[in-house]
Amino acid sequence: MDQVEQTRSEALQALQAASSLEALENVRVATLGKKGSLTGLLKQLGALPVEQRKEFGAKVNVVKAELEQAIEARKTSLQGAELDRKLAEERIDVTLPARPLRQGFIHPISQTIDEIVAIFGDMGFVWADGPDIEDDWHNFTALNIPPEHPARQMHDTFYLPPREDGTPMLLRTHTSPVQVRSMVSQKPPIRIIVPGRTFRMDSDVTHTPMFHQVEGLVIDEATHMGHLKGCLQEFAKAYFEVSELPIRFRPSYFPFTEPSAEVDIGCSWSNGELKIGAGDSWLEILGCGMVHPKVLEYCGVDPTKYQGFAFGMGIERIAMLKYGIPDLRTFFESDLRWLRHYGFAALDVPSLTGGLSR
Ligand code: 2NL
Repeated sequence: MDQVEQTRSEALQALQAASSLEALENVRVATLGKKGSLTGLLKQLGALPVEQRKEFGAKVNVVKAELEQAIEARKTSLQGAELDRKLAEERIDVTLPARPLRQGFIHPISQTIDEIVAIFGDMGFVWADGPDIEDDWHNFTALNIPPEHPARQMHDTFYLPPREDGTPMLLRTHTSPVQVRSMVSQKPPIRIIVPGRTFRMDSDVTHTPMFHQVEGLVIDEATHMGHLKGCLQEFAKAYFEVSELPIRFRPSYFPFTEPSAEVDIGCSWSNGELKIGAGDSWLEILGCGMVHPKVLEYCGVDPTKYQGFAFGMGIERIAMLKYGIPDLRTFFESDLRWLRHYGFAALDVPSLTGGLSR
């Protein structure tokens, strides 16, 4: 057997033995590559006598073409086998239900805000909001809180570096500056509901430095205490979902309202569990009053023409009451087990998971 025939038969044998695409590539390189066996034969051409060169060259080229074809054929066959193996092994059952989607939960604070806004929305209130960072005037002065008032003291308020013009800046201690801004920029009638973050330098079992408030404000030409009472009574019944709810207005004091009141609802305690709506105990839920004429004046509203009422409550507190959450601090610990327990499902969107999502 001559050299060409031997190289050919060895290559063909190796080809048939190659059982993977990788092995086949190795054979190709070993035969037709730069240092391959057949390429080696072609390199010998130059050393042959002229009369042999033509015949030898033709022979090698015929074998080269044959091997190239054989490699392609083997490649196609190996690829087919690989595909068959994959099809057999990686079987997909398209009838299986989709993997359950882990859904997130609505935080009780967000849920409570949505409920409150929906109730006041039904009464014609509009959602308003404003910045967390406020100036001293919108947070205190316009609300008839004088400079010597204890709420202004350093230990209550987070003060920030003043503006370039020297204006004292702070994190708002209540949502009232939003109502101030509304009165300054809008003409009555005004009917707004204002939920949001508030900040006070206070941290213990019943206080977190960041908490939430919702305040409401109504300004119109003939607003009186009766509107205030009816409005808050309807709110309390709707929020706590009880049709008969004892409610009382206790005289109180706020610098920004006159007269001022605190609102209690009837409740009872049995076996340490709170029941809202009946019984001989009272539970404070909010503070309110008729907007102080000085506040109207500060905000550019004519107190001889307009009056109004305002109210404010702590969102964490009324969420705890409605949903039986015992510890304030857990609201902001971002504990997923807590969220799954006290959180609310978002709007249920029909999905491929077919009800397996939780
Ligand atoms: C409470 C009591 C209250 C207001 C907030 C208010 C706002 C303006 C004018 C007058 Cl711009 N009043 N807000 C009034 C009475 C009570 O909040 O206990 N909050 C947690």
